[in-house]
Amino acid sequence: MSEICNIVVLTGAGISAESGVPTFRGPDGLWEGQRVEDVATPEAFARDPDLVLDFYDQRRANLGKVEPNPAHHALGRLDAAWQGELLIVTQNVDDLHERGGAKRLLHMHGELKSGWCLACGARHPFEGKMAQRPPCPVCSASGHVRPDIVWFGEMPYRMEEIDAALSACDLFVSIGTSGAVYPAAGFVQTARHYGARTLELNLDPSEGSIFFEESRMGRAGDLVPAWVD
Ligand code: BV8
Repeated sequence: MSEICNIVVLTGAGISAESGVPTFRGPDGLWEGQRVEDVATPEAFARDPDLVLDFYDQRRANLGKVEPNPAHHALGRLDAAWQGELLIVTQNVDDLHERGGAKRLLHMHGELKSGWCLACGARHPFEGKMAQRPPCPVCSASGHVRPDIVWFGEMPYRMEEIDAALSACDLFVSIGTSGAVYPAAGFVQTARHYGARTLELNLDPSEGSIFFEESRMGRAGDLVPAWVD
């Protein structure tokens, strides 16, 4: 891969699978043992905040037990070396891209290691357990910090920035996503509309495979270094 100037990379849970982070739509269709409607919606949080906070506390705690895999490191190398525009848009809420060296990175669905205080609106780095109702580090109000995660029905972050990058890119690469969730699943069509080439790197055909000029099937840990290097 050499002459192309501007690149947008979209990643999903599949890029973290080889690090031991479970994907969402596995054979049983459950999210780490939970139904998505029970844990990833504002209604779920209003109905049973302890269940939701505990679900995210567990996933946050697991981050300490997993490491970036060769796919994350390959994107880190790309980020360091690429002279053209590059934006890595991840749907993932883990911190493995950062730990793999990515800098030009955007978490469109939020991050496990970030909190959002509903009393003062501040977003702030967060470690530990929200179920213990910690005080907000900004306004000190207790019991108002929620996961800084985009739930179903909530607007993904920095969509204007993403749309601008998609309209200006020469190459759109999708890695490890099922193409099941919008607006991310529609990015390939936007990129094509503006004339970009499109490449999918995935274990299985996704719901959006038909929109890609080229699809390579396999594990991200093999496909991404082969593409980058
Ligand atoms: C929005 C954070 C509008 C949570 C996530 C009714 C009401 C409101 C909205 C809707 C509605 N009906 C439909 C919608 C739209 C909805 C949507 O798309 N629903 C789907 C189910 C139809 N979208 C939304 O609600 C979005 N917001 O529309 O807002 C709006 C407008 C204005 C104002 C306000 C609102 C928000 C969606 C975000 C939800 N949050 N995550 C959390 O993480 O807990 S979504 C979650 O699933 C992930 O973040 C990810 O984005 C998404 C898809 O998952 P994937 O990453 O693709 O993972 P998956 O397991 O599915 O697939 C893994 C893939 O990897 C597979 O293909 C597999 O083959 C592959 N793989 C596995 N191993 C490997 C591999 N590949 C390579 N190597 C391997 N080793």
